[in-house]
Amino acid sequence: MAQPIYILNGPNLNLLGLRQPEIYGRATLEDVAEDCASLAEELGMTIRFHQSNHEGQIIDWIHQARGEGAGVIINPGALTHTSIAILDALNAFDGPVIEVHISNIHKRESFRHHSYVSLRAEGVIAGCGVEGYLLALRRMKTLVAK
Ligand code: DHK
Repeated sequence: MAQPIYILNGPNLNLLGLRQPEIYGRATLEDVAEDCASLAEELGMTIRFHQSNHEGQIIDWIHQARGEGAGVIINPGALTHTSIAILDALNAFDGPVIEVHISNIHKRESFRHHSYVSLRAEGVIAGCGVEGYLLALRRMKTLVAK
């Protein structure tokens, strides 16, 4: 069985579909998880899809991905802009990392323009809505095949 791709979601993403739909859309995180699972199956990949509002939990999942995971797709929510600890955890992971943002963070408030995770990510997808997760999964397929 191929090593799984970890798809990690940070704070407030459990409210996807409910909070600020004009920014984040109407799809729920459950919809995103289902779409990712279908595409992963089509691509012959397996995924571990998680969300937490707690920084430490996200770090623990990144540690779990060490040794077990082939790659990490991460939308750290607001922790993108603040968490050196998540950057450090990703730096301790050897496989490819793709950063996803549902909204275009560069079109929003200036405090969202900087991402610590971008210092580590092979690729960044922003402003493509929840489709960004599927684009990331397709890109991950290419990266893990290398
Ligand atoms: C999600 C969040 O919760 C924000 O804090 C980020 C990101 C942007 C997104 O677009 O997916 O700034």
